Amino acid sequence: MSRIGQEVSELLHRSMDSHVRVAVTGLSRAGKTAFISSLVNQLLHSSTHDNLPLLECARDNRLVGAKRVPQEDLLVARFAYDEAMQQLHAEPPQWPVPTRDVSEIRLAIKFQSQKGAKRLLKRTSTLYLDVIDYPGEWLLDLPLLDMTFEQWSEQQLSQLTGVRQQLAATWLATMETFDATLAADEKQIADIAAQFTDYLHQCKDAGLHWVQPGRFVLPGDLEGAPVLQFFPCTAPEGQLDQRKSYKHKPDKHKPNKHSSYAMLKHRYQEYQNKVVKQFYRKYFSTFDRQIVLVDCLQPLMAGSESFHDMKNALQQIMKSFRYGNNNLLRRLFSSRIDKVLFAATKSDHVTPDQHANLVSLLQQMVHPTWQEAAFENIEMNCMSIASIQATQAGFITKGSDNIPALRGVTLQGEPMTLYPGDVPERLPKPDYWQHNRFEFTAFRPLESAMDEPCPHTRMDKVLQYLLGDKLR
Ligand SMILES: Nc1nc2c(ncn2[C@@H]2O[C@H](COP(=O)(O)OP(=O)(O)OP(=O)(O)O)[C@@H](O)[C@H]2O)c(=O)[nH]1
Ligand SMILES: [Mg+2]
Repeated sequence: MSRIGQEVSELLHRSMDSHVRVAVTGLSRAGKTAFISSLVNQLLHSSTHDNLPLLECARDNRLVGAKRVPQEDLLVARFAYDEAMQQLHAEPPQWPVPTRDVSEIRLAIKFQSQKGAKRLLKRTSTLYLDVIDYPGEWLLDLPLLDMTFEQWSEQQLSQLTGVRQQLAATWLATMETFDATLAADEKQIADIAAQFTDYLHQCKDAGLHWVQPGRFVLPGDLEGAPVLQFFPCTAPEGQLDQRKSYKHKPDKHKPNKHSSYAMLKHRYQEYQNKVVKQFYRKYFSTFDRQIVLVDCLQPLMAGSESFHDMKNALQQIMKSFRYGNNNLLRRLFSSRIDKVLFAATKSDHVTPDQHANLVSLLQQMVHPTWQEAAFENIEMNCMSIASIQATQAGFITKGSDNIPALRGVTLQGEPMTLYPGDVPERLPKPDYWQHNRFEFTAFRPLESAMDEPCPHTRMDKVLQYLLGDKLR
């Protein structure tokens, strides 16, 4: 080929490369890091193994392979894939550690195109895939962007019932003696904020999901910064709606710019603008596809309060994600997500006959969001997956019956065979909690060799849904 011919071909070749950014979304412990580790692992092994039969491009033998390439943003940490693999291949195998900050990974996926000119030129195309990982807690801050300090305080304070009220006892007792109209005392505010933060940690430890502001429990590099030192507080008279009420109030109700209340409100606004908005602007504005990971099983075991708390947290978040033009993300950051997948994670914790129930339970949970997305022409789907399998499914024989069962090794190293229970097909009614309990036992990941892909369930179906059209 002549030099010019070669250059034209190179140019055409480069123009064939495409790019996709996938948002992996999910509450804390939903399985994001395990999912990203498995996704990378499956794709890296795709050139040597037949591990993704449901990915069309792999099934048609058009997938050449994938490799890690340097990410574009050099200011973000690299996703700790090697560390995750070390943990999964340790003896005994361990789960990757919880995420404390943002990280990113980029893969180049090489494939043979089926499309016109690309097919004729018989050159391979490359799809660059970017994925980010972040602590699930930070996701809970998205709805906060749509609330004033007054509204947020009201929402937080109205939730202080049941377990939450007990956990908040120390902080609430201090609030009894706190006068928000007095001149702000930074030390006092820092001390009360520490008690509020302690309450949030306790909520998290008690298995509750609605823990907001998310950075308070996982501050990343903001540890100790005043922007993380505020707490919900009822507006003192005269401060609620300053412009309207000011004229008609006697002087003693005049909003005091130097009061504790003004300081709390200012910090909340700074948190909204400098922390939350920055995070979403930087990461969520450029995504094309989204996968929302939901662990329905752990809350099913933890009981009614935990389950409803998780469902509520998910719905609050999905409200902000609303995929129409008027959604918060699009309004603020012109997000352009065109496909969303909801995945019920850790499906290897239930026997395969329960997978359909797991999907229909998740479908019911996300139904309002799904309806809206469909109206906006955004494709949605629900699946159940196990990013990294920890159990093997089989049967145990009881008399003449074969009962489905799971076998795994607990985190303490004890081999166990069990039937964890039925997954309700619909959102559980109140009496469900009296008669049923789902048994969730945490297992070690299954052992796998370094040169083998991690055992998974339906990761190929996920990849087909998220990337299939980009790999044609
Ligand atoms: N059995 C099974 N357990 C899983 C799977 N994926 C995740 N887990 C379990 O869920 C835990 C949390 O998974 P992570 O991937 O760390 O969750 P995360 O969403 O990244 O959590 P944060 O980083 O805390 O937001 C793991 O430590 C495992 O115990 C899976 O596919 N199968
Ligand atoms: Mg994580």
